[in-house]
Amino acid sequence: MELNEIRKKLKKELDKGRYEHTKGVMYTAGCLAMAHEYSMEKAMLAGLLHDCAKCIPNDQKIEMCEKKHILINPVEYKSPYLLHAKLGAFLAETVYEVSDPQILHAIKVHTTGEPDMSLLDKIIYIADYIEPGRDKAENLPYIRKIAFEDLDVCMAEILHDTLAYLSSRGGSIDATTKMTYDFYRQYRK
Ligand code: DGI
Ligand code: FE
Ligand code: FE
Ligand code: FE
Repeated sequence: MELNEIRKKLKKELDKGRYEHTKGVMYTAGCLAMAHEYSMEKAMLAGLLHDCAKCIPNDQKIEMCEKKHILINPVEYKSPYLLHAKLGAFLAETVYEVSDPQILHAIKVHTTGEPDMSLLDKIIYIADYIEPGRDKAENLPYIRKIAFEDLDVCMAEILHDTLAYLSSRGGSIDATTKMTYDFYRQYRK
């Protein structure tokens, strides 16, 4: 699919706020790619598509995953919004015709992360958290600054704050999120 066609389709599939967020992540991922010497085009395409499955109703997310044999773990059954990452990677490949495995992988792990992520995985995970439309998280000024200096330190900060937020809310934590933090906590300053 051509880039303009992807944008047009996403504008239809996403609600207004999510489409604005998507553009924010796309441009922020492009900037992080510049700072860390990665392909700007690939980072922007991954950013554009990262939440492509976000606005599918939760029961439909589960149904689609079951039908496509995408494994769903107990935490994902409890919090089906988590599935938008795996399902997003699937749709990026099958509907939006992206074949680049680095891009598909970055979409797949953008919510929980995973231990020892690739450069593009980290760019998308971080861009998602720091894009200009985000304003709720504490500590954002420091996290935004460090994002352009050290991606591993930045991952450690975001994961620390996300886990603190999730446990304060009593949300169930996915095993991968925990493993990701255990991997990156060594970089925390
Ligand atoms: O889709 P976005 O909102 O742009 O961002 P995202 O895909 O990174 O999702 C962020 C939300 O996911 C945030 O509220 C924290 C939550 N999250 C991350 N890891 C886990 C989690 N929620 C649960 N229940 N369990 C997790 O392990
Ligand atoms: Fe997301
Ligand atoms: Fe995220
Ligand atoms: Fe997002």
